Amino acid sequence: MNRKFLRGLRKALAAAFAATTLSAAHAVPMFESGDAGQLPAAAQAAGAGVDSIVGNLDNSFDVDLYRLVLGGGLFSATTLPGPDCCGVGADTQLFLFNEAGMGIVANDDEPFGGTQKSFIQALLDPGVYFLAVSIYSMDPFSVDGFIFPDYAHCCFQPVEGPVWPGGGQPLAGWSVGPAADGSGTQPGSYVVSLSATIGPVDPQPTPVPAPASLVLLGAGLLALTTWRRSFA
Ligand SMILES: [Ca+2]
Ligand SMILES: [Ca+2]
Ligand SMILES: [Ca+2]
Repeated sequence: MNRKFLRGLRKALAAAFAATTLSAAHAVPMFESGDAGQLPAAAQAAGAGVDSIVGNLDNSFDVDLYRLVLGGGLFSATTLPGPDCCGVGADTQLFLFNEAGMGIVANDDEPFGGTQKSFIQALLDPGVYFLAVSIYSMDPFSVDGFIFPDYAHCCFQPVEGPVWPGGGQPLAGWSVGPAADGSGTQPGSYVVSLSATIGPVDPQPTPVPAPASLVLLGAGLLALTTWRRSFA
């Protein structure tokens, strides 16, 4: 190995270490605050760097919507049982919508993952998205009907697109899906693991000084100038 090669290797290792440290430092869980809403206007926003969401499906009708700002590329989300008793968490479903509320992908039970593991994946443009965690079998509908295919309880279901009649219109509400077999629901906690680093949250608007403040500021500057002149 020559010196140039060793220098290059050292640089590459240092860069890889820095990147690992940086991403580890930015790994941030988000916790549902109270109960997240079911529609975009009542969604809870995930901030920059959030890579997992911890929440709770409180009852047989709970749906929790989260607003994500994504940098684009391949995005995936997976639910796992939350940290409540005995590792038994909620029977989750996952749904992804764009900023306008149009359905993108959905899954109830990931193949071989059981009822508590939902998995979605999609190639996305940068932008704002809404991720919904719902209890089985609360499904999204639009003015034209249910947006995604529905299944009876348990297991081995694919990631679905918005191919049911309601898929051509934005999210309007949630209801028990037509294929629900009455096998009951399973409330509880969940953790959603996110594959993509979430981009910066929307910048806070810069406060604009009120006219009165501007007048005071102007008076202050004038006084300062006068004071300086008196010492010139
Ligand atoms: Ca909730
Ligand atoms: Ca909710
Ligand atoms: Ca499920």
